[in-house]
Amino acid sequence: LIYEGAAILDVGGESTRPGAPEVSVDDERTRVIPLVIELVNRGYCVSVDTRKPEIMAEAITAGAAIINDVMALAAPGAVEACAASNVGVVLMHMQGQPGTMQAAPYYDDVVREVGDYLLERARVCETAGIAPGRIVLDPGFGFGKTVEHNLALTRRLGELKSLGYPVLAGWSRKRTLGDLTGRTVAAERVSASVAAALACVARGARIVRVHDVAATVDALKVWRVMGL
Ligand code: 8Y4
Repeated sequence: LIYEGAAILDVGGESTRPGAPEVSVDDERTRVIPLVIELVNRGYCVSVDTRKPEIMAEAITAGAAIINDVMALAAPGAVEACAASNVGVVLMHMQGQPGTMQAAPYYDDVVREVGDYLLERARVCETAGIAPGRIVLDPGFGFGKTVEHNLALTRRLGELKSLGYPVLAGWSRKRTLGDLTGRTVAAERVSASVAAALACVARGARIVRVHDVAATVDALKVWRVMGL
């Protein structure tokens, strides 16, 4: 990922896929912390994808620069673990729980509801002492959302940007891209993922979370000089 041009490496030890087994603190620590130490030692900017305050604290001690939490630091102690350091925090929206979030996602106005939730989480973080400049918001594509919800959030990403925090977009290889293209194999969704990343950057996304770094970096280089 680094050789392909990634600015940040996101390291995670617990899947959010429906049906994935829960991972204990001990197992998650064993999976994540030694890798964080090694990558930080090599000078890379490391983000740690975790929902557990214990792992957040240990990742921060190991030198992680960012905590990426699909629960927006909602676990008891998570905000405090991050506030006690200088890490950046990615606050992601999810409706429901990983196991059941795709059963029947429903919103009256998905963009307003996701925005309200993320602003509320950002306020909680700031009240606990996390400076606003450390906070990134993320609509959480695919996390308790239908194809139409994901598309509305993308088309109206400017409304999330206007909340005043940098926005992160994670469309890479996700199921909705399979639904839109007919590609059932995730690794065959590279072009769709690149197009989605550009659509988000065009609307102001500051960070894109991707698997196919080289393809995305090339597309961004060309798109940036050609404008829109
Ligand atoms: C194939 C490969 C199909 C991967 C689906 C997936 C986000 C995230 C994930 C996101 C932030 C995933 C940890 C889901 N997605 N963190 N994490 N934003 N901040 N699925 O969108 O990659 S995991």
